[in-house]
Amino acid sequence: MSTVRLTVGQAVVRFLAHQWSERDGRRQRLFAGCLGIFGHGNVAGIGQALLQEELGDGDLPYVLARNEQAMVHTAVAYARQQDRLRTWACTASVGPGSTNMLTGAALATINRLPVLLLPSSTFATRAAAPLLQELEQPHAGDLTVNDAFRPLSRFYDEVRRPEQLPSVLLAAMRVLTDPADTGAVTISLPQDVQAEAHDWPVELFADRTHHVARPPAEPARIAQAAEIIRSAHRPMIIAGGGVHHSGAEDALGALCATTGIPVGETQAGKGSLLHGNPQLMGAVGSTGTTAANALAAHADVVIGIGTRYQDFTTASRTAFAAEGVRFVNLNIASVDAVKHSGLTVVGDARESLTALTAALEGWSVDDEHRAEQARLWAEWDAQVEAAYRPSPQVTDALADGLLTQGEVLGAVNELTDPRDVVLCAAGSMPGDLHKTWRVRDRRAYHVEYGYSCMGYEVPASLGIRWADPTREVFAMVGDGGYLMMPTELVTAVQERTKVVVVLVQNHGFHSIGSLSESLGSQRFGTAYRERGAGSGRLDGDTLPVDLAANARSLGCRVIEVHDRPGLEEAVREARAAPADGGPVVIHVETDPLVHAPDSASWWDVPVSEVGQLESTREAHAEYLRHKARQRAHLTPVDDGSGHTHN
Ligand SMILES: Cc1ncc(C[n+]2csc(CCOP(=O)(O)OP(=O)(O)O)c2C)c(N)n1
Ligand SMILES: [Mg+2]
Repeated sequence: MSTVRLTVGQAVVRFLAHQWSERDGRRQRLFAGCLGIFGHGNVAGIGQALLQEELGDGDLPYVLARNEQAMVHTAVAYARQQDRLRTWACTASVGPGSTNMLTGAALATINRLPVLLLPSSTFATRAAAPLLQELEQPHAGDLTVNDAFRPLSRFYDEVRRPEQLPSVLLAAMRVLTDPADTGAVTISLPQDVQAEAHDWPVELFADRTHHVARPPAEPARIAQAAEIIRSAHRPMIIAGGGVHHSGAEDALGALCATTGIPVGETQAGKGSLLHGNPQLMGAVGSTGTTAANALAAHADVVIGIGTRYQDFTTASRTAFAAEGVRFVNLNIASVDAVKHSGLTVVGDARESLTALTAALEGWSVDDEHRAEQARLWAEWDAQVEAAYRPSPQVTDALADGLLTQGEVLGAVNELTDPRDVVLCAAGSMPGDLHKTWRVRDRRAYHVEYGYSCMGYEVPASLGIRWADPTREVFAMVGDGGYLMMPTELVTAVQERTKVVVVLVQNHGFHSIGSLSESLGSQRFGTAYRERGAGSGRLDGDTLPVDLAANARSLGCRVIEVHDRPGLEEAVREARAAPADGGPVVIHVETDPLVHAPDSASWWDVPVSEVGQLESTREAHAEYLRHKARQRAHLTPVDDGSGHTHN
């Protein structure tokens, strides 16, 4: 057996540079590179190996990030934009460097997006324990802070001896490239083990191609699904992120065109059908459109495609309200397919949709249903138009220099190219985007709403841009989200990565402020105010922060906007900025009290059962009214054959 002598760090890097993914015959490098921040835990192990790689073949480029949480966001956004076929590795030092990645790990796993995390760990030999940054738990000597990755990762292992590495690497690649299993994949590397040499079989470093499968559903399940749908009068499709991951948009469009079944979209599934498609009813659920939610309320068969049925999608299980509603779930992950006691159609979304379209040949919803869809959509679209172009009644009431959030979204939507990607994650904008954004390209909508993580936007914008430099990226960031993680703007400057950040300044939490008010908590602690000299409460003057100056200080080009024409000009100018000129930040102030159109839907957030405040008591009474509508969806599906299924 011929062998090659390398450190564990060198072996990891060489192995990663030889991994490929393949789907539909298209083969590409699985790892675009390695993001990292060095400390004593990885500088001489993985760090030394990355240097050798950069000076040698250069197949695993290194990018220095600013914050470990952020670099995971960058990697995950890249993976989502690449339909989960490519990703990045992330290396971090011992202790805080590694645990900073925990939030990113949770986000990746919840959104089912692949990322390889390489946290470093304290000496396996424990020769000089306890070390700087070592946990030292008295009850468990083998426990390290990296064990905190276990509940957040789809795969976790620690390489304590070099001999363990080959099997760990192969198992990790399997999970990364398995569409039903993917998420954060974590390999903990003790700092001494990274630097330890070993004689590796040369075959470990052969090119390896990981096939990303499209398993078809069982034909009998497709037949049962078709039977159930044929018996429906008011079927409806819920399109989730799986439609995008599988590249099933055309297959979905074909099914809808022939059958006339309307579609409501989740955040991750938005863009499954493009704006203007007659079956597209837009967002469904808590942040849904009146059109999709009206159809959901009376749907007798709900066909979930690639959806996790998260509470925003189901309006906390109040959206699908018809007596006897049945669910048919097309999903590659059985954990999702079983939800709501639906008929489980486990398989690739594109394959299942194609098979289902054939099985439904000759069947369609009736003309009345199609006409109702058209009417409902026209009603909703008029509301979007009004949000995009608020009437003088609304705008005249605004303080000088303030815009509404609706007009900011409208201007960006209308002045960007259909292929430009809009990006968001937390605050009030994800809901507004879900409701009102007109998607004109399947890859052009990127809202992270599995973890809804403040701070995702800026680092994610880099990943999206790197995934496809032919598209402009517009990151919509609230002032709260910006303050949480503006740091990767510096990385964008370093890499000359052009991203456009639209920084929506409303001096606090528009989102949680309204939520607080609706739950009887009177917007407590949601505005960025000084502590009042007299009151001792956070109700003093607006904080004198200047986020435009902040962005400028990080090396960004900044355009400050004070009115609608200024905003329109800024969007044009930002689009026209040089492709390798680094980040552009548009700073715009908005009024946090003007809301997007409402669909009277609900989201279950508990209200204090007792309280001294009248506002709390009123909110609790209202809460109980909504709570009474919540459904369990426990009835097994009956396909008419006398058997019930799940
Ligand atoms: C990391 C993180 N912490 C807290 C929250 C809870 N949260 C959701 S939205 C929000 C406020 C966001 O403020 P901003 O970015 O200014 O957006 P706005 O609500 O003003 O639109 C908070 C605190 C979260 N989603 N993520
Ligand atoms: Mg804000």
